[in-house]
Amino acid sequence: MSLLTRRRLLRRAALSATAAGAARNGLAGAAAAGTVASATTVAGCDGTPDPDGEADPDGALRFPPGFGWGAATSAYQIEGAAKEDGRGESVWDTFSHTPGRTRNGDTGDVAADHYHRYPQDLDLMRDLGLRSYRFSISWPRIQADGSGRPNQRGLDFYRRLVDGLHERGIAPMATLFHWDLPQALQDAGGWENRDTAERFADYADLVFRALGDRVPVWLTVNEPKTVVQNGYLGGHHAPGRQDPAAAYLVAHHLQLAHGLAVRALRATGVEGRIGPALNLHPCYPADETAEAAAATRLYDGYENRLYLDSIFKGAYPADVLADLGPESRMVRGVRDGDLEIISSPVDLLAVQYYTPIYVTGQGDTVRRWPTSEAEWQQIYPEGMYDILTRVTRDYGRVPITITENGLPCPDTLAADGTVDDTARIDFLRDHFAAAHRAVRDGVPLESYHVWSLLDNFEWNEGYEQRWGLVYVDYPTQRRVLKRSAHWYRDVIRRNGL
Ligand code: IFM
Repeated sequence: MSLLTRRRLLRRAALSATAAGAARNGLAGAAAAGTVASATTVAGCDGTPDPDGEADPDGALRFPPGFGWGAATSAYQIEGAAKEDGRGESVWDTFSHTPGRTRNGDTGDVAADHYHRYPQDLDLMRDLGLRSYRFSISWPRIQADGSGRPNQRGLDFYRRLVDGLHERGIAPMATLFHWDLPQALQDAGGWENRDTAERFADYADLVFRALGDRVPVWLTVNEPKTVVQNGYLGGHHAPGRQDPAAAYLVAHHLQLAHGLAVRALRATGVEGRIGPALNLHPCYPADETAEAAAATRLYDGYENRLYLDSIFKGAYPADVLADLGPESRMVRGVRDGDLEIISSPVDLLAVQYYTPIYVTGQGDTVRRWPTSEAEWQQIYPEGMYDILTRVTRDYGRVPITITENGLPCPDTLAADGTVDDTARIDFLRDHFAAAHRAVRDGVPLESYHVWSLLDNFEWNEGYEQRWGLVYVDYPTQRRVLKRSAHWYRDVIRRNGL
């Protein structure tokens, strides 16, 4: 494994360690130190300009008619009810119950209690005017041990949820896997075991047959890169490993799982669109040197092309494969026909954008923009434009949905019952505007889901980071619309800014 790869891995591990001690006082960071540089963009998409994306004569930024304004959540982060109605254990139950793994020892046992309070949450979505709701299905609720007959009570919960969405005029968008792997499958090797991808396809098939008549859009694997980097390199996510050799074999099996699920949907004959949910990071050289340019190119391979190329081009990027080496577990784990499966045609691409990455000639990363409470996040709206235009330019005009974008803020509930999260409004406004410019420049963007609908369990950060449009007072489970939620309702009503 090359020097660059080793540096990356060490950097990741260091980042995860510092994340545990990150400042929690709002925005802080590099811009204050005067290090803001103009980014070298990779933008420049040659799509057809979309007249619907133009600014109105009054200067307002209107999105295309019927644009899918939405919000997103995931099962383990909000549902709670960890032991109810036949749900089995997931890797996140195990991880969060292991002392020292999460901030304050927080777990998802109760979370936002959405499993019980979903009718109220559906009403909140309706009141916000959401047109689309992206949620995830908990695999261990459907198959407690990750295989075999489905648990009807688990399926019934999601049927009630999607029925409730339709009753309120909100389109469901379901993610099949948002990291809560059944623990029984982890015990059998987890994503290092190729068989887990086959089990995933079986599970997907069950879900398609049970809910396919009510769910128009499916997403396969949420952020495979995060499982690879946080779960198998940094080790600060479940299953808590620090094993570079295993990490990229896991990446391959997650990609394979994606492709098998796409094929499973087609095989059922169920109508519905399907695609991957990828967190993409625009990568920029930290300086003008040739070394930085080369290091950035490889970094981009690991961050973006590994996932995009395999799905949209049917090949892993040659530079990444060369960097991993022919004897790596990943390269040896790719079998004939795997790339054909992974590149099975999809209907849409779900993009999750939070932060850019700046890379030095030595393969280290540096900060250029203010960070948020999430230490890994630099606030750079232009990165949204760059990544959207780049995928359209490099991978064709596949319809795009933004399935996550958001900001954690130090939100507090004031005595008058309000939550003033102005920083979140500023963040969203700037990112919406960047997305609007991308639409104007030809990106076929059809919807935008803010992360997140509700404050929730932010993985190893527990409940301290609040990402929601809606404040959750955990002791009482009371919901309070933050100022950003009121603002977002107006954005939706006006279909723009
Ligand atoms: O909370 C997570 C989510 O589960 C996946 N994408 C990033 C979010 C914020 O960290």
